[in-house]
Amino acid sequence: MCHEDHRWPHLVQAIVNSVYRTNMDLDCLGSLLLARFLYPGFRPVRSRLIHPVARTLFNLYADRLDMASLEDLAGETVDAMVVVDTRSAARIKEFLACVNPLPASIDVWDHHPADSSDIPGAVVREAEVGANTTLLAREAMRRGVRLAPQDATIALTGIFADTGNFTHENVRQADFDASAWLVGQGASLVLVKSFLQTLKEESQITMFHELLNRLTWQTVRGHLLVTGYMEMDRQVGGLAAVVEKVHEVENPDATFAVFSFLRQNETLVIARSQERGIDVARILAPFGGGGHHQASSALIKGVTGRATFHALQASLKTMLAEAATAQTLMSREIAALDVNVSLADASFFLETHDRTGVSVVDADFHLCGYLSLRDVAKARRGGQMGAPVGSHMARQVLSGAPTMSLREIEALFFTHTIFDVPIVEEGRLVGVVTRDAYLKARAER
Ligand SMILES: [Mn+2]
Repeated sequence: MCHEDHRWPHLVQAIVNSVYRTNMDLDCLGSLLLARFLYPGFRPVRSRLIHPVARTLFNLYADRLDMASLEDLAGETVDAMVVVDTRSAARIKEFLACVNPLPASIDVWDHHPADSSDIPGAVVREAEVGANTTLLAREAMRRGVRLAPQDATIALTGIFADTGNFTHENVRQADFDASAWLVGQGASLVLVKSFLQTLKEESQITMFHELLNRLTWQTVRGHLLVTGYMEMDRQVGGLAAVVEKVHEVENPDATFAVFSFLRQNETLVIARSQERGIDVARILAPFGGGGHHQASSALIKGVTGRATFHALQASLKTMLAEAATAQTLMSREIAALDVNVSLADASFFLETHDRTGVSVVDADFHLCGYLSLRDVAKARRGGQMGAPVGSHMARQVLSGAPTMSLREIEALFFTHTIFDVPIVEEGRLVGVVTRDAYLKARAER
């Protein structure tokens, strides 16, 4: 089969990020492009599948990417290989099937440290960074590589894509450093933005609107969930991107969309989560789903969509752990003033504790008002500093119940200029959720 005398080093790649198949995404294209500069003479080999989000860029820059196909590999001897964005043999099995024997030199560049590395003889270069492209860009920077603006644009698109526009938790300083360098090499942010458009097809935009109209909001164990059920004749492409967009726009803790393909008697469940406490891969596992914590999907054959939707609803109720509530977030050390304290004493209290306001309670610790520095200033102007706090405080006080969810607490902080939320049970002040406590919980959610 192989021409023993023919030496044609290849740049072989594969990608793992897709939910149920191995194909090339934008980070993969960015990595491949930069690898060409680090490995002169190597040629990128395309996988059989291009991820829908990467198709635009792939078609537009076919010349710069200059990819060989798997068919081109037939009958060739590969004597060196570079693998980007994965280190798992299973992810690149379509290539390995064409490369026999394995080359002696295999370099792997991968930013998925949790993956198992099982490509025999591979030298793995790894770092926990947001985008794999960053790894190669860092090396290119170190070597003083100069890029054409188009190349810088392709690479930068990969970094934006895998870092969720620098908002994912996996983002590191290295991603910013690499991006700064790419901008310096002439990358166009206008073009990057155009390549990142996730809903490319007219049909996806239609589906997006239809799904929005079918959403149901519910709170399950304190988690804010969005579910949607849709029936359609047959499966159409790009549904994952549609669900992703709905999840982004609606911004719940997790989104579950169930698509029933009537003619095929198949059901597709696509789930997205932005909360650590909701592992959608675990929730969809009983349905045969795969994926990871934040993104998962399951294709179920021979079961109606309605039945799947009901089964999913039931399992959400049993599988979700209780979400954080005001009860768990609040501090029980409460600063509060008695309603009968004089305004002069209250003023001294605010000053010495460097506060702009304080809750006011009666003898039974019932929350009855809130006194701010502004109320004190008013009393001072009126020469009433000897009067009790109760005469100048605001009687309309925002407060929450111990069962209040993080989202409800957030809504109070977002819509009012308050520094903490008094938590009241049967009228009594039992705690406060400070802004710091809220922010900490939100950041770790
Ligand atoms: Mn990646």
